[in-house]
Amino acid sequence: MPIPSSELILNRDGSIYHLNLLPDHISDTIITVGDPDRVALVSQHFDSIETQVSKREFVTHVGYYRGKRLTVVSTGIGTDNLDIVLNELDALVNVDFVTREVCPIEERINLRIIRVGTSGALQADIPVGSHLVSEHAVGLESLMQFYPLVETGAEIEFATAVQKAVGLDYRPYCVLGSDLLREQLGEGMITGNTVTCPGFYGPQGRALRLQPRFPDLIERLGQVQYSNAEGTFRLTNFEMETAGYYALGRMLGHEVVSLNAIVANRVTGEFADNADQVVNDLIAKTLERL
Ligand code: R1P
Ligand code: URA
Repeated sequence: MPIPSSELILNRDGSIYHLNLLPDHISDTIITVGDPDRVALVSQHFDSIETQVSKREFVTHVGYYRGKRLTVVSTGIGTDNLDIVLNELDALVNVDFVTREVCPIEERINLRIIRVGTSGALQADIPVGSHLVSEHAVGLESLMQFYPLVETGAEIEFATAVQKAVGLDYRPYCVLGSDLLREQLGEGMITGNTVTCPGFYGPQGRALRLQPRFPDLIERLGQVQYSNAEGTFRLTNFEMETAGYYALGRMLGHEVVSLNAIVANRVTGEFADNADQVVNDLIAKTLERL
């Protein structure tokens, strides 16, 4: 069945609606960043850039780094944006834009998607300036209310422990990321379990003029200890996309990993005075290892 034009929306030049990209544009390995200005910080390391496209917050550069074809795309902030980016990247490789048919299973392409983003630690012993690779992601936002994500028993238990510790009215979702990219790219980094929030202030326990509903959110999350046969897991850091990546990656069949530059520590109250350098170091480390 062809996908109707109201669902797979193509621009006049045949490119996909938000990302403005054509199927030939992207490579199988994709680095994703939140900040559109960070795209050039990645592609400045490329030997050559073949494509530069932008629309709204979605900036894409495609080029070669040490002979490997790489794409870097900005997502903007939040899992609502990720819904757009991951569905459209997947469509670019797994849907025929002429017939509007989904490719047969044997022709499907599994992308490698690497998030390089900033994050705030929620444990005192995770220093600002460190790099952290996300093992599990716990989503406090609502994206997975709209998809049939299948979680394992252990993931449901971990998410339930988070729900109880915070006193949330709903159960968050939890996804264990894929081992492959974590092992390839995360060597020497802190391995952590990331809380993905639907906001930067109240949903991460920050108070400027508004008092959040859970003023002690950091303490409550910091105390969660979930144990199963694989080990004991604690929550380590806050950001705003990782759970969406891991959940959509699992459902679409792509390898995904989230690499975090820790720029804030919410327990000690520090913000890295060299935050840009911490991000640039993570970019360089990621490219070296791809
Ligand atoms: C908030 O400042 C933003 O920073 C983090 C959060 O996930 C959120 O997107 O990631 P990026 O630095 O990749 O944007
Ligand atoms: N990004 C977040 O979402 N939270 C932080 O504390 C830092 C970066």
